[in-house]
Amino acid sequence: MDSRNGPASETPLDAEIESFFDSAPPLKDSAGIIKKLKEFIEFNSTPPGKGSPRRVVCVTSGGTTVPLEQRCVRFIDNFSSGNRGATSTEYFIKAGYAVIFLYRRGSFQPYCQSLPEDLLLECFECSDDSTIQVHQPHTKAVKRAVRDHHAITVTMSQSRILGLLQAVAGGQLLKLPFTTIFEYLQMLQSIAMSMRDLGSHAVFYLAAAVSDFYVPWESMAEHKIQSASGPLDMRLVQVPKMLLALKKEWAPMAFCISFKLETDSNILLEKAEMAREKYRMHMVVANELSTRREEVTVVTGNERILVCRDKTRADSDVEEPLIELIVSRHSAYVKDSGL
Ligand code: 9Z3
Repeated sequence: MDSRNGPASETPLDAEIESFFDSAPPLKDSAGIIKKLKEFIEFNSTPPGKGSPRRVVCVTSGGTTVPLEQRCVRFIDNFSSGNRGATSTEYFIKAGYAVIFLYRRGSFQPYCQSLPEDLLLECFECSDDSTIQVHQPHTKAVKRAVRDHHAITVTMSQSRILGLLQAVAGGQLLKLPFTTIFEYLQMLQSIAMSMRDLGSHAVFYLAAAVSDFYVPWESMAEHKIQSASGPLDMRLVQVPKMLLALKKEWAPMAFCISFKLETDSNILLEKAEMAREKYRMHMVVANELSTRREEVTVVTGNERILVCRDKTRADSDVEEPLIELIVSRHSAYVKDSGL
């Protein structure tokens, strides 16, 4: 167990996983991240007023990078815009969950997806020296972003009144960014161990696209690799599968949903079923790259449930019915576990 990432685990981690964490570059501000997590979880376990404890979901989103040099100039990236994670976060918040949003820097953000990328230049105009106006086509999206952000801010200020939270802690949404596979897995471990005591009230919704191969830190070139040395011959090793550690050791009572992405629809469901069994996930969401915004298939122990976007509505998405299904299955799980 890596002491940088929290309290010592009672059961030893698998040697491969332990060696991954031991050789990873230390996570920047690990203590600060653990503090934020603790405060966020405490706050949501005893929300202000007479509110009942919120269920907490960790949503992972965006792709991890694999650095090729320690002073990184080049890296291998994983495909994911972060749209799935950001949209799902909004529906989880709407359903009353507190969300720990573990996202790739620069990927899509909750409540900001319909806003253009270059927000300041495209959304606003100066009508005279003192007034800034929102361009007509973007008014709806800006209003929605401001309104939803405000809803979260109000929760935060209530918490301040009750003295439950420091200024750094969030209300219903805590955002934590990552870039590399090292940061992602270290942070996922810290999050999982912080959520451990939530028992069945904890959910993991693992939509991030996680690298399968990486260059171990100790065998990585320190400086920029020189092209004058001829063709590049580099050995990537397999990233240890952390899902089992998550299920068995980090947060054993949590409700876990992972994703399976394929480009060949013929193997998709079979691979999703295999992943569900191997990593003991409660659900695996199977999606094919080109149709991922239209439909997904949720694989559970004995079902394959097709979830589709409502095609009669132009602004519909597949995440709305997907999160609805997950929330209902999670509720049944909480009830069954009796906690
Ligand atoms: C997914 O399958 C996500 O649904 C997408 C979402 C990345 C396709 P976007 O971010 O796309 O909205 O653009 N995520 C998991 C992908 C992944 O790496 N899965 C691993 C696998 O398939 C298991 S952890 O082996």
